[in-house]
Amino acid sequence: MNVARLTRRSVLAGVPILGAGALAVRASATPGAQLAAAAPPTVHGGVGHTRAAGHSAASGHARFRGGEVDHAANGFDPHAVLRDFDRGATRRLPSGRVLREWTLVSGDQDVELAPGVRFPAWSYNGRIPGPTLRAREGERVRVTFVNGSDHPHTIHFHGLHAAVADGTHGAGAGVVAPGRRAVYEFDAEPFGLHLYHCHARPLAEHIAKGLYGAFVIDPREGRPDADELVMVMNGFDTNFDRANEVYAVNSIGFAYLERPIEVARDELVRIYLVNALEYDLLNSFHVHGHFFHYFPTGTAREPAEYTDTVMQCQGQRGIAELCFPRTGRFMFHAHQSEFAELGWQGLFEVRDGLAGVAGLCRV
Ligand SMILES: [Cu+2]
Repeated sequence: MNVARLTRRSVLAGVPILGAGALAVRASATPGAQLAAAAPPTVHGGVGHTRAAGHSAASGHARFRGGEVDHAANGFDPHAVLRDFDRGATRRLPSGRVLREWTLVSGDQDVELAPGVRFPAWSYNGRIPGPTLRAREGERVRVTFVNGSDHPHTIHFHGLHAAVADGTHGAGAGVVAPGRRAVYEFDAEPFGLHLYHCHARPLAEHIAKGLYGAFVIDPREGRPDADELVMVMNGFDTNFDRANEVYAVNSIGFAYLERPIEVARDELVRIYLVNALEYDLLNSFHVHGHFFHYFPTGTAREPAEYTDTVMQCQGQRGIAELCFPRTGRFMFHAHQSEFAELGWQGLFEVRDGLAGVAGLCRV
């Protein structure tokens, strides 16, 4: 195979291989079979490596055909990212209002996206997606950004704020040079699910390299208790041809297929779903055997839709609420089948006897 000419589209044209792989995954739960076939370690042009045979199959590692991803070496585990909300540090201002503060540090970071498929990423706080920042409606928010990368970056927040609080060319602190810092301060509004990302040029590259994260603003009165999951849909252009070779939720292809997401039967599950994908106009989320209530951008108290599939354009996000009345394994995936075959698919494992984290399901 001519590696230099290997692109996602040419890989996907290998229908017999992919077709067999797809069947293998569904029939035998062999996660990553297609990705291993379609995106060998050499796919991204020379910086890949092959993990030594016989590497420990310790729990916490996503195993794929031909190897496994070392989450510890990556510095983050997609299963931890799923339920990790960063509420920062708070103190009372003289006015009595809450000031909520975070520090985000950008860095250059090699990430193993699938066994042997390494990618020279950029990250906030050593993980992709960056920390899920969580504030409450009406609080004052202050984010100190330290650029620890060798490249200029920013943080641009979605939400309502003054021009000076923006992080982009020609506004506010502008682009932050390596070694420099900037402070973004604004009110947390409106409530909903937002995102933040780098806005340096070239924009698509700065986002595609991994500089983004979810930003949750809870309504003043809160939301019903639920088992809350953050799913940032993303992808990676491992051979720099402005098309993605790996697709995922929270960066690691097939991670939730290899190790399903455990949820409790009859408990409310709330998914904060964000589309941070570059180079593809649309992404989508589909769950088997269930419907969910969908709140676009999370800004309304009543759902806009009751469905089993939702699509999001680049930068769109929304909240999905559902419950699982039956135990067993239920797949979820992008309904763009090629995305699913290149990593964006996983399983919910619905169980009895899990420690309750949420109230009884109300949807
Ligand atoms: Cu950047």
